[in-house]
Amino acid sequence: MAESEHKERLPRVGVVMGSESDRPMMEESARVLGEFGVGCEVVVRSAHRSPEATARWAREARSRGLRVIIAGAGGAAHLAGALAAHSRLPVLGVPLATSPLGGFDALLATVQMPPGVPVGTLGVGAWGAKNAAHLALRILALEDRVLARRLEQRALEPARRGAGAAGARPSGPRSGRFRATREGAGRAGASRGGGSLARLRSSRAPRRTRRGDG
Ligand code: RP5
Repeated sequence: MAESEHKERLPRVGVVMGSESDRPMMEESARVLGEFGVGCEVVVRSAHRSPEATARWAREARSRGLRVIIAGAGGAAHLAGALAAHSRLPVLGVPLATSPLGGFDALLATVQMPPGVPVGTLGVGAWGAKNAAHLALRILALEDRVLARRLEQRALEPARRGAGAAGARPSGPRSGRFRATREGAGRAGASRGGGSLARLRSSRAPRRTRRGDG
């Protein structure tokens, strides 16, 4: 634990957003990072409204100990690209659905970067904000065995829960009903399919007969 505990004293991820209004969405990134004990620096910087401060923040990010940048913005979302232009840290972009175009504008602005200035673009909105954090954790885990183990344990949790639940299911009435429903649906489907096929055959057969007759 010492290795990771030491690293966790300093934020390793920068979570940047274009406006204070993006905060509720981008807090999803901070929350996921916090679940894994990874510190983050959360700031508001705008590619359009405070370009100089944005560039300075990006240039100094690495020397402050940051290793990954997550940038969320909506509309003409140039924030992630601007940060990638001023820092060699990996930048993960989260397009936000804040304009009347519903995030499609931000998605295109974030994802379509020219070669050599990459922004790893995630999905729009909360899913993107959460996955940006998960991706940042995977990047950090390349150099952090403790974090890598935590990610591995977390990845196995649904399977363990599933195995436990599956172990309980066979004797439970719900699983019986579920099985019966599925099987019933399968039979119904087969019966419908068989019926259609039979109807098709029977509708063809007379024609063949008629042709034969003719
Ligand atoms: C973008 O414009 C921000 O990232 C935000 O999503 C959007 C609206 O910003 P505000 O007008 O609410 O400050 O730059």
